[in-house]
Amino acid sequence: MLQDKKVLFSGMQATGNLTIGNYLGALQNWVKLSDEYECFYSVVDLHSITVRQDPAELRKRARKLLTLYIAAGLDPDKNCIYYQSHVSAHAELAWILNCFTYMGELNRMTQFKDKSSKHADNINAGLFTYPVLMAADILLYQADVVPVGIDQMQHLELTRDIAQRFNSVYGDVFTVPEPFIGKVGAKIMSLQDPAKKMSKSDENPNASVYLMDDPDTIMRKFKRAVTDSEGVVRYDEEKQPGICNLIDIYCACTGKTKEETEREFSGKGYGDFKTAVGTAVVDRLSPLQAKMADLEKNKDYIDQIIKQNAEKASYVATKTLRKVQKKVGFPERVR
Ligand code: ATP
Ligand code: LTN
Repeated sequence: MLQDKKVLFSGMQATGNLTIGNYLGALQNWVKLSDEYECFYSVVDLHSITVRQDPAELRKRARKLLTLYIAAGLDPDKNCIYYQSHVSAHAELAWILNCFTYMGELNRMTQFKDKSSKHADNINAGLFTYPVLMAADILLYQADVVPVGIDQMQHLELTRDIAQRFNSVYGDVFTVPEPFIGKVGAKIMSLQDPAKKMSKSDENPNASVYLMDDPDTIMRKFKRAVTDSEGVVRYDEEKQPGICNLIDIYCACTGKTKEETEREFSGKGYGDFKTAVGTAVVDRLSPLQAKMADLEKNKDYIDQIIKQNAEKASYVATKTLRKVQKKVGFPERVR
């Protein structure tokens, strides 16, 4: 490794426009942790094709996502930001790990069940083995920590099981990673149905706030957010799930605690509170949007990052892959 720092790995799919759920649950924590760790942030395009994609659209989105990582505050000179498809070791290790993963384990994955019911006409083998590719992503870089939202916890546990299983046969080959789930924002819910996770693939555009939404759209979506008839800004998960979600969003954007928020809005109505949440989100997103617009003009700069970082990622990943290939008994390469 390049330094003595511990290693961090995470990734996102370029399957849609990012929401504030992706930002507050994952991307924001990536930025916070990026000084402390040696970081690898991937645009996981191999994962994206488990659901049918339009090729031109996928390519465009993947580039936008990679640019967004930088716009959100990840320094591409210090953090390795790259496309998963540019590093062939991901697919190669995934194959090997497939042979160390049980059907029964994959059958239990809730994301597979969700996605197969949403895409009943295309329940492909890639969708089923998706978590194995994710394990390969993480284990290739010997990651110590993986910052994700709560919904990815089950995949992280499987990754740990696969790593431990492999290590118990072949010795200490893989670092067993720990998940990092932020204290606030780990599960942002839909603004239209607080029982459902906010998701970039939700069909109702009012359910999600997208990172590139303009201020008016953001304010409008918060004004329309589903709440309740209690009329008090209070963190009561049973009776007021919609308000809890808005409090979570407000805290994640402002750094305030739930108690501070309850005090700040005591005696005030939902209208005032929704305006304050909308404003907090607009303030949080506007520097990111401005930086994004700047970066998108600078094609050569982004191209150069893509090239350099793919080389760096390949170097690290190939080192682990060669070790694994040797352990499982593949013949040595003749130089
Ligand atoms: P899709 O709806 O297309 O399945 P998604 O919005 O769930 O996508 P992913 O690309 O699967 O997004 O997730 C990227 C990261 O964002 C992961 O770390 C995930 O845990 C996190 N994340 C996604 N949605 C939320 C959410 N609503 N709240 C907090 N974190 C989230
Ligand atoms: N499955 C993840 C995306 C992902 C990922 C990873 C996250 C693919 N590989 C490795 C962390 C580490 C999701 O968010 N849907």
